[in-house]
Amino acid sequence: PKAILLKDYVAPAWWIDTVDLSFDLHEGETIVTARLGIRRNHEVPRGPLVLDGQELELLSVAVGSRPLGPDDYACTPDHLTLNDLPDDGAVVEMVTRIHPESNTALEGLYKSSGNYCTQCEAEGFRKITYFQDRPDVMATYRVRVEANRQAYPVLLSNGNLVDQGDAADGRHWALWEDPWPKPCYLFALVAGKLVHIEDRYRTRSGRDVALRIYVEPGNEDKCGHAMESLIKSMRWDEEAYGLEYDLDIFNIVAVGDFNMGAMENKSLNIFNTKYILARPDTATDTDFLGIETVVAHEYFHNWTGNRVTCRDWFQLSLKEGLTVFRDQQFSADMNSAPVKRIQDVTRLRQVQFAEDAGPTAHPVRPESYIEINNFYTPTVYEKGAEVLRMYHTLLGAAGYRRGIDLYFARHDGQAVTTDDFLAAMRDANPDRAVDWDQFRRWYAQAGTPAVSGEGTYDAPSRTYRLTLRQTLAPTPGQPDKRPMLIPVSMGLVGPDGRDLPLKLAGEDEAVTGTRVLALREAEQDFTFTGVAASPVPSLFRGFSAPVKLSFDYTDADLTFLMAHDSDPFNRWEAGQTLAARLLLGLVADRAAGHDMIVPASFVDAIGQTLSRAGEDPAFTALALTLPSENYLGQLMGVIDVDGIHAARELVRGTIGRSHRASLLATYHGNAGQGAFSVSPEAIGRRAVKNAALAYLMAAGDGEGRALALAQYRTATGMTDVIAALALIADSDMPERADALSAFAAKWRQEPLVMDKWFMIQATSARPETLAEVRALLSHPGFNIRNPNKVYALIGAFTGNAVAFHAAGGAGYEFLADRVIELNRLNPQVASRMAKAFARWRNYDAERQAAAKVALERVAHTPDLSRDVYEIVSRSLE
Ligand code: B3K
Ligand code: ZN
Repeated sequence: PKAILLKDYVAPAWWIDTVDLSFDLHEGETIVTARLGIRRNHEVPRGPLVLDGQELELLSVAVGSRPLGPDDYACTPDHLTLNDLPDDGAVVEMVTRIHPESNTALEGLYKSSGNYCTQCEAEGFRKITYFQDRPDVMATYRVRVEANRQAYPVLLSNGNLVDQGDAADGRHWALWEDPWPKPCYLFALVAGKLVHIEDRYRTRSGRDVALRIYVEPGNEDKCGHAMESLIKSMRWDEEAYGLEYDLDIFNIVAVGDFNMGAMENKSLNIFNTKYILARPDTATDTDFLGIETVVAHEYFHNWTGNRVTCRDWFQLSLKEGLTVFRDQQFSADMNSAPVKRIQDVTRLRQVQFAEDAGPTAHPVRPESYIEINNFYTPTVYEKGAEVLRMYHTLLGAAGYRRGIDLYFARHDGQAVTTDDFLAAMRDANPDRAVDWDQFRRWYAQAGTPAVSGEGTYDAPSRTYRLTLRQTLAPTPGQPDKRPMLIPVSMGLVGPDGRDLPLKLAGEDEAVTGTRVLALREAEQDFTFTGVAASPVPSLFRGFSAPVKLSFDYTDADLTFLMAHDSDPFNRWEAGQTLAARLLLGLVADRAAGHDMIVPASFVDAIGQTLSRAGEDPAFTALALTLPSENYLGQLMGVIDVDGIHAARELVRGTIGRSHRASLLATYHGNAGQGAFSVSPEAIGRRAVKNAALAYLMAAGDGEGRALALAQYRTATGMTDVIAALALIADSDMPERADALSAFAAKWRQEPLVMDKWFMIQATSARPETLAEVRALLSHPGFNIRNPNKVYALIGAFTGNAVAFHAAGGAGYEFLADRVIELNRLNPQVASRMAKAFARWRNYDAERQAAAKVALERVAHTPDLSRDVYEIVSRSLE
């Protein structure tokens, strides 16, 4: 397979302005007729019209009214090339045959539970008809869908329904027109037996929009939260960004078989059921919050992605980084901003920092790819969102908004680049002294910058000198790096716990509270004057840049920040830094053959946190959570899988035993809060209650077990049921087997609930886990063709540090088998699973040897997809 390079971009030789599609859906085959209105692009040299196509059976081609013979065009497995087209434009008509029933890759037109649906991003449209399948070709679409009326009563596509009627043989048809030019990756079609719920939204300028959510019959009562989330998103985008919806209809369809979370097709979003369906008894708080975020994310794409789209796929973060940042802002506004920030940063560190540190590291704007579907990554999405947040931090809210407004004023209706975005931000803020060329490196350089530093206070001159250094390690293909422009949002905390006024040498006025420093050099000093007493610096408040900080804090400094920092994120961060330091110390003790002894000071600090649980339960739940095993592993040169697990379990048990009384008080004080609600307060109480339960369980005696069992048996909301069941499933309680089978018996008809059941078994640290996961592959509720099932069982297992990386390599062997099996069925899902191997070189020699054998076995699989090939070959490089 051959790499595609950013530097090779050239505009297409032909534009396609109008697309007229007709779908004739029959059992066993679908006939697609496409009429493309083409026009020469006079800005590039004359060339043939080269259309992409895959797995298509070409039945006929015509130009205007003239049918073409086989000598008039060239057809290969990937392309259809037409020469000698008239300079002043033409209509090209093609008829093709496709087979959605046998499409297991879930890309292009396929079937899910008997219903037809599509997924075209990034390059699925070429599996539907021949087309220039690239996002800079934007056209208006007219789509006719015809199918059997009884089997497929609902026929949907993008835009407005303009006509419908009956056809012969019990068939019917619908005609849809989308007035907004769009790239083909935003095309969508749905035909099926679906029911819907409906609501309305009136936009700020008075447009009445019909909102519909389509689901399979029986799920109507699980759509309310998604609909509310949609309405909140529409209002929020008007208020926060001045952006209004632009059609009279907005449809969402939820399908059970979907590779990703959802897809922002113009006015016809298609969702994984996971991000639509929720009822208090079937969905957890995490599910409810995920739905709110993803519904908003897809809706926000209507402007950031659809109205202004990407010139080419290297620009993916133009729409994804920006839209993730927008959904993060939205969720922060709807819930607790600090809690949301802590969750987002935890995820960023867990998955994106890991990606940046491994063989698949790539810049936010990659420069080459073999398979673009491999680049829907935490780097493009989550690190991309951090880049947007840094614009916001450097320019302030008003300056950021000026940049956004200019971006839309310049580029509405266009396919553009991240450079165009940066130019709009720059040009809208001419008075800001930002070195934009240096800032641009956030798009170009891969890897997570490491920032270190120290501070010295000079009492006689009342000055505090802060020294910061940055380094960026080499990543594949990028041996040499240059310093980044790093916004350091910071404050100096005085001995009384309050922020000191901040005045840099040479400045006239002091700033109170927080200010933003620009770290631009490899090493830079910041001298603060008029500092009344020796401060503790609070750095990267709100996590103002995606970097790894190591500052020479004492344990006492960290405990002080935990208690006093005015920035809630950094209060949490100080606790995490302290916990990580302590845990890694224990791991080292164990490796050296010493006893692991948990310092009383740390246990006390946790006790302090617990005593403030009433003030902010949601925050307390996060502050009580120790860094994950996977994150701790990232902090070690060679990951000590068993040592990390042993140390973390020891600390958890110690906390559980030492604070039994306050844990019980926290548990009971936050249980049974009246009518169910997903308000941030109610979610916070459940979170802290279940965090307390987990510690009581870790204490290892009967009390926690009895509580968990009682909660499992009596709780009505899924958050509490699954929290208790997960603890039971991770234990050797005699009730374990019965509890698990009762749950499966109750929920076997609810695939999304069964996903949770698979997941809690796959994430247990018990030594039997791999054997149980193997056995679950043949459970009637499991199906390897369904991506959610794969993610719940196999994906969750690969995130289980002790089980997946168990000595001996059985976990690696298991994963290799599954990747090989999935490679034939669904390359995108196979490749996502294969990414779990990526950091294999960070383990000890024995584990490395086993992982390498497994990776090489995958690499030698016949008919390896481009998706898996790219990941595996980079991992082995
Ligand atoms: N844009 C889609 C992702 C498409 C994935 C293609 N492999 C979802 C989203 O980011 O909103
Ligand atoms: Zn997106």
